[in-house]
Amino acid sequence: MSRAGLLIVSSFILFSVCPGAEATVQNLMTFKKAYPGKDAKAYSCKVCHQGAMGKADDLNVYGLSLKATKPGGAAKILAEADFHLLDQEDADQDGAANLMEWEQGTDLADPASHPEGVTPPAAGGAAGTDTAGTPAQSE
Ligand SMILES: [Ca+2]
Repeated sequence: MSRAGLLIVSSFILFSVCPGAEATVQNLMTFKKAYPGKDAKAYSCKVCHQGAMGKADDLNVYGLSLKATKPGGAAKILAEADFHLLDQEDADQDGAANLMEWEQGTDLADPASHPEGVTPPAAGGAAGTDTAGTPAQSE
């Protein structure tokens, strides 16, 4: 391959990888603004992605639920409010809301990781029998 050809190919690879990576970095910064006050290592690509390198096609269940709120690729640029839309959702179905998991430092995308005292719904059981999921609050 000629040098010019090599340059074109490598430029193409660079440009096809970087836009996604930039979006991930920007989303991570927005996430940090939306949920400040944690240890620096809590803010990694792994909040929304399975790997430490935030690639578009390796979203974890929390990342996927974020993406589902923004059809048509709009999830590449998320606002703080977009994250908060899912505060009371339970992406990994372990019985703890996303915000609760974030505050307690457990994994939003791993049903095996949840705050103490939370009882995950029976695996494989019928969904929709959620009687114990709500904390007792009389208001
Ligand atoms: Ca979890």
